Amino acid sequence: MKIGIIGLKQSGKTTVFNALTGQAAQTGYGANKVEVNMGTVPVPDSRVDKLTEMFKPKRQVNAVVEYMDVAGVEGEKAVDPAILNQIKVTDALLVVIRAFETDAVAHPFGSVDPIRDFQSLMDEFLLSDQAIAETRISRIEKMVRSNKNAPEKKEYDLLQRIIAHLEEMKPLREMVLKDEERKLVRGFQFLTQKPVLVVFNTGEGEDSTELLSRFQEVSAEMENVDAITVSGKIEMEVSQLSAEEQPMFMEDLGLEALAKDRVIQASYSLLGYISFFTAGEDECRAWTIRNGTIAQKAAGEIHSDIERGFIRAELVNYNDFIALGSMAKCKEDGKLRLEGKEYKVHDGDIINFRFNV
Ligand SMILES: Nc1nc2c(ncn2[C@@H]2O[C@H](COP(=O)(O)OP(=O)(O)OP(=O)(O)O)[C@@H](O)[C@H]2O)c(=O)[nH]1
Ligand SMILES: [Mg+2]
Repeated sequence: MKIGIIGLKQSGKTTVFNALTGQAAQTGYGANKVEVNMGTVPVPDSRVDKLTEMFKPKRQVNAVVEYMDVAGVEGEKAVDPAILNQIKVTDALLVVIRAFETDAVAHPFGSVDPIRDFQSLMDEFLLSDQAIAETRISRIEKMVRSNKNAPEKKEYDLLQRIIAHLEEMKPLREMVLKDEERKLVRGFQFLTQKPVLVVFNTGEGEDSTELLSRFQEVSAEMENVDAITVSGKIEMEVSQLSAEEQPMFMEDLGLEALAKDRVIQASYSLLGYISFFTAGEDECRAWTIRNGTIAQKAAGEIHSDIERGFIRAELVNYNDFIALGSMAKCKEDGKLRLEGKEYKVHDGDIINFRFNV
């Protein structure tokens, strides 16, 4: 899973990035104006730990989240194409919004108002998508006008619908597209098509109940948008401590869970992601897929050959496996099942794919 960290200048994006990755990338005005900060974090999953304990494989491989921290956006105009280009490979946007008060850091709009900033960023993303769609339309317009059978006709009509939708100030997350249509426009990587996890970057010990309830009000009708609060600066400090020191500081600060873990959890649920496992003598490994993915597609996560040559999936669910204690016992009890390509993989399935290439 790839997550792009985006937001207004000086909202604390790099601070949050550091908190999430444990890195010490430079913060402060324009510190990452050109280059992108990148970090990969293993997804904590006690089930993989447990499988490793039981299978004793040579290695354990957790799923990973990749974070990408780009430069700040201006606000009130389309997002800089350089930033769009960097962020387009991501599955979701983590939108960092300043909620901390301090005179030491300037706000691009002159005052701290998280809800205003959220709305302004959402508008900015709409403008960006409009600009992308319009540029493409003007490029193919002539061809489509002069030739009724032009191969670009379908794309052209769809882009017209997309523009009409965006002009109503509605994000593309809320536009129903057929699979075929989705494919047609996938290359554009429209910003408003990506799920949004808002991170309100609050100061230390600030009560954010009211902020979150105001957010619920303004986002009630929005699809695939969620928010959490994170005390960026503090979380960054905790992330620089050793694993032994962290629990003590968390207790002192009254943190039940680290932002690092909360963000991953919120992202999985926002994106509707689940995990399946492969387990054997060589490795125990977690894989991330969208809920509802069929077995053959899930196999493709591991290797395209396995997807292409898919024969069947032999599987047992993690909970059954743990309850019974061994594969042999699962087989005896009929918990080890054979499933075909159309089987919808469940969270926690331990799968052995049979394939032929
Ligand atoms: N008081 C306080 N200051 C913070 C907090 N988070 C970030 N800052 C400060 O705000 C300034 C900007 O932080 P960055 O993390 O660099 O912000 P950014 O969004 O990456 O900035 P650009 O990349 O320039 O857009 C730094 O001086 C941080 O120390 C916070 O939670 N509380
Ligand atoms: Mg930064």
